[in-house]
Amino acid sequence: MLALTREISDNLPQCQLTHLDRLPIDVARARRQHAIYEQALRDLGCQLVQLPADPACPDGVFIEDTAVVLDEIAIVTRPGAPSRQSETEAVAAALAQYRPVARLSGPATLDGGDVLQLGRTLFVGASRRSNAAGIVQLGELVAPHGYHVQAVEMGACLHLKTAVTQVAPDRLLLNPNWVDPAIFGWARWLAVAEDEPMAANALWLEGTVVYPRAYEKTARILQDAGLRLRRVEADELAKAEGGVSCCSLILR
Ligand code: CIR
Repeated sequence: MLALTREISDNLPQCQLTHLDRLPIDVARARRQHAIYEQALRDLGCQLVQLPADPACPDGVFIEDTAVVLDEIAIVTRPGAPSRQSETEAVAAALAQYRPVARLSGPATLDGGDVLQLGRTLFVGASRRSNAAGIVQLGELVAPHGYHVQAVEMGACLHLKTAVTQVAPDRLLLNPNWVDPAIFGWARWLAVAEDEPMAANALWLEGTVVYPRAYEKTARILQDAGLRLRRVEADELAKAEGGVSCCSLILR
């Protein structure tokens, strides 16, 4: 496995914010937490490819939003926040070493954080970042490789993967107030603790769930279900509305 990450820009405090109030961000602390996250990925079997930060890309560390990586192809997105559209160049160049690269083009917008891959289905959140043209274009690009795209209505959260992520071969972790579990058909699911609405974003890697320290109650729910967790401090990047899945692109 390969994990693409991107270092944190000095301008992270100018990040996009949608649902959170702007709080002071300690960039040095965010970098320390990010380094520990990267080490967790290494420990879980990933070879890291670290892209440098760019001062013009305050949100560049949230690399998940810039591409959808499948075994057969990588689709470079056109992020929904205009300030984030220049993030894709460096990512496209890096991905081209490992996959054929296709690109979304305007008027399409789509953030990778809206795309949940379950087998050959890509569930795509119809969020404020991912528009109908983005969902249609993604579908056209992946169809020749045997993937099907399904749009998902979602509640008032940033991305689909804020509301739901995969945590085991047959198990999702989700916030049922933001997404209807029935949509995902085959999968069993666990609900986040009621007072931890942001706790559904996890990164599942080869049998281990990389999971934020902040969500104690939901962590216990995952452990009681027999899942193995690797806990990481992620609260500084959480002030920029980022979770653990959004800080890497995993190439299997
Ligand atoms: C943004 O609003 O775009 C960033 N501040 C946070 C992006 C988080 N990305 C993700 O959850 N996939």
